[in-house]
Amino acid sequence: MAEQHTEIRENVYDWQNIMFLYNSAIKEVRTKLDIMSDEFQFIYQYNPIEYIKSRIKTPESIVNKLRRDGYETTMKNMVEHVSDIAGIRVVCSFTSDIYRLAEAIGKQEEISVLYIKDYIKHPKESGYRSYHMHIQVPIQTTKGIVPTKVELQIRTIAMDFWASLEHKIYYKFEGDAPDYISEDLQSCARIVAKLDEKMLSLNEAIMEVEARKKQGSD
Ligand code: 0O2
Repeated sequence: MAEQHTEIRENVYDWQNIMFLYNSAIKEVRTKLDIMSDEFQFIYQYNPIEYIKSRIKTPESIVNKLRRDGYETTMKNMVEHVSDIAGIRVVCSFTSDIYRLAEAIGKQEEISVLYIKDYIKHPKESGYRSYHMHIQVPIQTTKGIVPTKVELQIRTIAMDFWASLEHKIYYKFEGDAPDYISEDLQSCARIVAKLDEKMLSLNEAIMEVEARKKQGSD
């Protein structure tokens, strides 16, 4: 019995220790993104980032993912196989901003890009569009440096709008929505993609007009 208690205390300690690392990784990456955003504003008088959200995955969601992927629910498996325990969502104005920002993130010395999932060029069957970067950042602790994983989801306001509502709707059906709902959601995703395209071309047209005006006044 005493042994069991010790094991539980150690597990609680391990859990808190792991969560401390993921929380620190979120702080590190958010700071880097804030600095990048300030630099964009300073150099180009334009900030591609509209807003940033972050979260730590719930224990329930971690367990579900491990089970879905056929792993035992151990902390070792969680650290090795769940790459989105620390998640940051960066919402940009235009699709072109996403790639611009992703390039800038990829160039950061302390960030290692593990892999990328481009659901903008290759949308999911559900209609989901977003750019996912799985990265690793070094967390300096008193015991040494611990490389820690973070999932970055970079999307436009329109992509975020669709994904947030679709997540809520699907949650209600626990992933088992009737076909007509899934089809309607896919059709909404196509409308959202068209809207993104239209807003991007409008922005490009406005920038061209501004550049011509500037040339005229020089
Ligand atoms: P939550 O609540 O955000 O934590 P991976 O190991 O992460 O590379 P996985 O799990 O197949 O492999 O990742 P995938 O499919 O790239 O999805 C990761 C996350 O993207 C999801 O996390 C969602 O946040 C988001 N996502 C993916 N597909 C969809 C979709 O069809 N609709 C919406 N709304 N979001 C999606 P979780 O763990 O599912 O959820």
